[in-house]
Amino acid sequence: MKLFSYWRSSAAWRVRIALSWKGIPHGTVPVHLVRDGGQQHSESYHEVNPQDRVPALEDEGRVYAQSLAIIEYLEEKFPEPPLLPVDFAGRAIVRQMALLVACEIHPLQNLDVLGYLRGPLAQGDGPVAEWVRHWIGQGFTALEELARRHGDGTHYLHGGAVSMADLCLAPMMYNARRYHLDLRSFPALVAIDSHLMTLPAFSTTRPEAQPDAE
Ligand SMILES: N[C@@H](CCC(=O)N[C@@H](CS)C(=O)NCC(=O)O)C(=O)O
Repeated sequence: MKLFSYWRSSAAWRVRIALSWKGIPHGTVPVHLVRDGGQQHSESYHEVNPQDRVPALEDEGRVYAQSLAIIEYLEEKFPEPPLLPVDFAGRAIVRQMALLVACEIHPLQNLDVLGYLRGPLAQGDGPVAEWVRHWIGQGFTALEELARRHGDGTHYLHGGAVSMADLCLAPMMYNARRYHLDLRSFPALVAIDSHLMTLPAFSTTRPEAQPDAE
């Protein structure tokens, strides 16, 4: 199994956590998203993922992209330890929280999107950072409330165990700090993140611990 990853990619980090959580042996192929005009746009990587994005996972001759699809694939192939609750209602809530981060917050801060703000829309670093903070803040406001409804507000987003939703939270907290979002309005998310980062599957896969980290 081979993961195409970039150290600072939050979507790739989600998959790194899943692989580590389940103890799945794999190799990592770094794809530098900035160097050489972005190696994700190279011909060889385009063959891997026609969307020119990381992560991608190669397994038994097939390639999968989209972090949540990859995580669900791993969950089905390697059910233990689980990343989804046993009950279907719980699974729906976990997916709701994971999708909130992956589909509502994350796409608005993708390199491509920020590049469009900087280039064609001629926005400087200040407004671009404010844009990122705004959309993370809006998503986190809902997630904070959901964390209180569906978890203990201190250890996990949902119930009493690590789930796919937590795999989305930790990398987004990293991005929030990178863009200096004031996190005081999100005490449950801060507490859950600090707990998650005590778990080896989260801490050993963090961006700075990656071999391609700069
Ligand atoms: N929805 C996708 C998002 C993938 C994605 O946007 N990856 C970013 C890095 S976090 C990327 O490869 N960006 C390259 C670019 O924008 O050119 C997923 O969950 O895998």
